[in-house]
Amino acid sequence: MMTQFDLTDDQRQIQDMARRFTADAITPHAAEWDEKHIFPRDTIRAAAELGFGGIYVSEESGGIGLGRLESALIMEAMAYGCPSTSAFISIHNMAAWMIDRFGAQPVKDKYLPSMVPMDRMGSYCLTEAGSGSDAAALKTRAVKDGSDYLVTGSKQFISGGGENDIYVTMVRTGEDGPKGISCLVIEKDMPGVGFGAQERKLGWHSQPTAQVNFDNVRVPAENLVGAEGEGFRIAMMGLDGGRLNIGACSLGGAQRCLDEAIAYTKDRKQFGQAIADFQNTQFTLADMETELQAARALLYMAAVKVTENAPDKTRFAAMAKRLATDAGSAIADRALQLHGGYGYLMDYPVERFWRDLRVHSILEGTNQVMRMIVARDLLRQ
Ligand code: FAD
Ligand code: 2MC
Repeated sequence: MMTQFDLTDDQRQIQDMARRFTADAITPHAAEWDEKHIFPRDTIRAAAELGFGGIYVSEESGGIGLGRLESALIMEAMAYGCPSTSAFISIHNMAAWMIDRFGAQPVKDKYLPSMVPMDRMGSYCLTEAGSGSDAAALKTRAVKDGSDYLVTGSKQFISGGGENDIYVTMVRTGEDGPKGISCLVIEKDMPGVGFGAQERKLGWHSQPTAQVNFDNVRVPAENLVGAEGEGFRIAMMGLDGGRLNIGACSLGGAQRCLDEAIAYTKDRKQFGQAIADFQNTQFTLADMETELQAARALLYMAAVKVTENAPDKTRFAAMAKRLATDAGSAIADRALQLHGGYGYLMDYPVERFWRDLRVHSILEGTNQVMRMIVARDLLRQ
């Protein structure tokens, strides 16, 4: 458990490094990436040079072997510039960690040396058209054929779809339900892999999203991560960390919106005074700060629990994701309101954060699913 209510010197150094990188390489460009739908591959590779392509991948596998709190600090810092790009890097980290944590040596050797520097970027493929929240109902099938699997099916809404090289994919190798699911690494260039058109989205414009289709794709059995039937548990354990990172992306985005709102309301005058002088503005800012700090405290605590493999880690990750993403969107919305009509224009950054943060309450498990996870755990006790 966290023994103090502050970060260590090492954690502060990591946070400072991520903040400097964000200020130099992300913040100045994020509005253009959003407007022109630019996928900033070179900036993402530059982040990997700092170790951010394998934050919690072990040092033996080439990662920087940090904990989940450090990962959250990095994601939060980068989201201050661009939540969409930060979240993209988070998903890659989740995929790389699953290979490192559960893969046998040959599959690690095959993929991690190129994934950690993000020469090859990774996607996480769970969702299908007919199975979103009910992820264990997935139908993409992998049938054993000699020393290979033949994979047929389709994954929906895949972040990095069409651009990334590596697809960590949950497939059905056995019975219906969670116990019949396995995890396979599939490469973009394997014959039979295809992609749908890029989705047109409200936000997250700096990263691609597309359907990934598998038409009788031959995948070597050595690409199995974990044993047959372990795929659902592996996918869920990946998401324990992913949900923390998505929550952290909301915290970083919300902090930026709060800072923008403070600066704007001190500057903007109406009725002969700065709008920051109205008590309504002050109370709104006070609530934004309070909710942000509360969400951050819970998220950092949940991150320590996931690092330490605490028995209640999944519940805490779900609570933290739910609170941070809901609070993040509410803070962005109030920041937009405090900007008046200007908040609605692309001339100011707040509308971009409002759009980017909105999807965090939906993906990596909707906030209704988060409540389901929390309530089930409470009622089980
Ligand atoms: P549904 O499951 O159909 O849910 C619709 C509504 O019903 C929601 O409000 C939901 O909360 C509610 N609901 C469903 N079941 C219950 C219940 N039991 N109780 C109460 N309410 C319920 N997936 C991946 O695998 N990899 C990715 O990289 C990825 N990236 C994404 C990127 C974007 C931009 C988006 C939008 C989605 C992405 N997803 C990805 C998919 C995402 O995880 C799903 O959209 C999400 O899990 C919800 O599934 P669904 O869209 O099918 O909604
Ligand atoms: N860690 C380890 N094991 C877990 C686990 C976790 N976090 N969560 C579940 N399991 C195990 C669980 O213990 C059970 O095993 P056993 O029977 O041996 O005890 C097994 O997995 C099945 O679990 P459930 O019985 O809870 O399964 P159920 O079908 O009821 O669904 C639910 C659980 C709803 C929580 C899961 O389907 C879910 O998380 N749905 C949301 C899907 C989601 O988050 N999608 C995100 C896609 S990725 C994305 O959006 C990106 C942007 C990348």
